[in-house]
Amino acid sequence: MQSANMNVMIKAARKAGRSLVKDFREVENLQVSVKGAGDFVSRADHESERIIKEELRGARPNYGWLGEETGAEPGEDPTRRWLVDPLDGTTNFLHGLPHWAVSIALEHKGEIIAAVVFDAAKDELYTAEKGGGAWMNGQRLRVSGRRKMIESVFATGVPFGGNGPLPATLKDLARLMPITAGVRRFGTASLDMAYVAAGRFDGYWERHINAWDIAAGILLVKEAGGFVETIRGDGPVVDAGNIVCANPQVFPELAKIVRTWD
Ligand code: LIP
Repeated sequence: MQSANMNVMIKAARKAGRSLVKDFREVENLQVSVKGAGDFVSRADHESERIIKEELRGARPNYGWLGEETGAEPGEDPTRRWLVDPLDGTTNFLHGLPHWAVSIALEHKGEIIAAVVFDAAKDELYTAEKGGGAWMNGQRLRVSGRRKMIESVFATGVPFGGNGPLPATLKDLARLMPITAGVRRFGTASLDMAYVAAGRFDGYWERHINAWDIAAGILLVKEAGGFVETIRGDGPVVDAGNIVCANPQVFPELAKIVRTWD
């Protein structure tokens, strides 16, 4: 049984996903014109947010809003807000790499209570509601059962274009690569977290990240049985700007390593 809010979120994500898939097919043809492709993707991103906003605010006009493209708008109900990334993995999308997603979360009194991440290119729909488990296309998700770091694969985001603290992430990588099965940088935080929930990745951390990128992923990982904290281990995660999550077995060691530099 899914809530009325979840139905609204899925409808919005699928509608935005359809629009993005259509635009994604065009992107390849635009690669020769760098500026053309950049402007086109920016329009696709804004159109996706317009579609999602119309659906969500149409159905729940009193909820607050935080979207990557249109920013924050308070709602009449101060206890609830949507957190939306209309196109997570913009660089992948721009380069014709089929690894990007729509991410929608609903927060109530500071806690994420419903989450949808839609990987439209692969038709994988990840959903979670507080207390109701995490799901992908109707299948229940569980975090992996791996216990050894040497068998675990982790995901992260590496700051690019001078937009974050690169040295600490490089130190993380230098410590983790020799003692794990590897670290991936796929470029879409919401999917990194959905993959932790699905047991594909054993954990994920990122030092410089926005609320709309991780809001839905937080609930997916928790509902799949994983641990989610800030890198410092204090306070709420969603607005903290950094995150570490993993299955309960490898979480302590991953967290210990990424906490060394703080
Ligand atoms: C991106 C992320 C990516 C992360 C970047 C960026 P965008 O989101 O999902 O994995 O490392 O910092 O925030 O900009 O494509 O929505």
